[in-house]
Amino acid sequence: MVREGVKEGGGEEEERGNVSTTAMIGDVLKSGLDQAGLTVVDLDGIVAVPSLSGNHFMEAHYQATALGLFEQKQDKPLHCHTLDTGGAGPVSALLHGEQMISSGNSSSGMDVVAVIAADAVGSMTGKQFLNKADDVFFKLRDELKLPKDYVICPAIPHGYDRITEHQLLSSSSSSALTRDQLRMTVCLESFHAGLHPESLQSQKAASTANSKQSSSSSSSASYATLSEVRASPLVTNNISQMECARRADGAACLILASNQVLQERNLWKAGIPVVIGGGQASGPLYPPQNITDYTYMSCKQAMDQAYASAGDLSVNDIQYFGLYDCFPICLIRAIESCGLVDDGGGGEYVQKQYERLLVAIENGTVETLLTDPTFFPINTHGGLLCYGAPWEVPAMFNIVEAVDQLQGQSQGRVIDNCQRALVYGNGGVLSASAVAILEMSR
Ligand code: MLC
Repeated sequence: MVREGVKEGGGEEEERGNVSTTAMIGDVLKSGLDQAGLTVVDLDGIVAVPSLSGNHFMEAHYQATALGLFEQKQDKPLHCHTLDTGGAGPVSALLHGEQMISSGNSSSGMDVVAVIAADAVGSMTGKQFLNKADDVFFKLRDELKLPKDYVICPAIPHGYDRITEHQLLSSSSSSALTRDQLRMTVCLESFHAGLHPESLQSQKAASTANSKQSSSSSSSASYATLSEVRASPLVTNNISQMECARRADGAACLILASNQVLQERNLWKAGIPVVIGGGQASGPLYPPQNITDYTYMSCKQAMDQAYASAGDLSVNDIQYFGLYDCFPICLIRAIESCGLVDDGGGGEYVQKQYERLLVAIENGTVETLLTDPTFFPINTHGGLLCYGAPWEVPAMFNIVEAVDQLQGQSQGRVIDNCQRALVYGNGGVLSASAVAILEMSR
């Protein structure tokens, strides 16, 4: 498994939007196969998710053709599948790839499947990005002959704002979600992202330090303070710029292999993560103007299914959580849905974790806090808010970080003795949820 990582993009206005996702996929596919000790010839299947910047018909077929994979595979068929569940795509694709392998049988079955995703929304101008990102929601509004203000630009943040506002107004007084608790999700994720050298946040901090000719090392993590998040310009009534998925270019690839191929090729070793359960569920593409009866339960449904299919596991069996966080409300609801706290307790949980962090910083005991498995075992790479969000790719980073945690390779951010990880992807405006549970092979 490999993470190509994220880049902010940029360049002159007129050059923007021309970054090739095919080149990015070519790179990550090659590194992924190399890392697994396999080659293109071994591939039986490709599962891809669509990209916003590239916009190709039949993404998996497009990329396989553009990369010349069919020519390299003379004697074995290559199955190409494209899945579109929005940001849930990588987790849906992981579950689908696992099914492709487990439903295959002996010589005619599939043994090696690559899940691929790339996007270059960081290289688009804000206008190019919003034109494309908003389009489907405007079409839906017009199709349904709804009033103009059913969808306003930027459509996605406004959609999440409706859910945020509903939750802010409807939570019970004893554990009412507060505006600051939403902001604290950014502070916590930003703290984790500060420990990951490839996060967009760390890259930006390093380039600022370089441009100031700073000689200080990056060993002490920088993070966004609550006052900085409070001061961030508002995008909608309840969401500021720092509380939006951070646009980025990026790609990643997962290589899935059957037990048979791992054993035959002598690639099997203790310490390979195995998919032991999964769940998926759906909801409407865009929320109504006035949410009265909250129907966005797909995350909880997918989590419950995943725990049940993994052999009736519960939250206590999981050490690491890769939870989708395109906006703080998405993360709060995921924290509640995976069972880390009861429904309605997400804000309070985040606040307690944030207060623990402040105390540790004050007392100089951050190192000790980081070894405590109960300290925010979520998105140790920084999530969409701080690591970076290349449209439908980011749940790949949740999976890659989970694999790094399971294999003890997440230097500086290690969750001790991590045996099981849960990964969650969310698509649209809480419209699709996919959850997978990974376990270390023994
Ligand atoms: C942006 N900035 C951030 C940030 N987001 N800084 C810290 N943390 C964040 N999370 C910074 C940028 O680096 C830039 O800095 C400045 O803010 C302006 O950002 P921009 O994107 O260039 O600005 P603009 O073009 O005005 O657009 C603002 C925006 C847009 C909020 C409308 O960024 C946006 O729509 N973001 C949300 C992206 C989104 O919806 N993704 C999909 C999520 S839903 P500087 O220094 O360069 O000025 C999902 C599910 C699914 O994930 O299915 O896809």
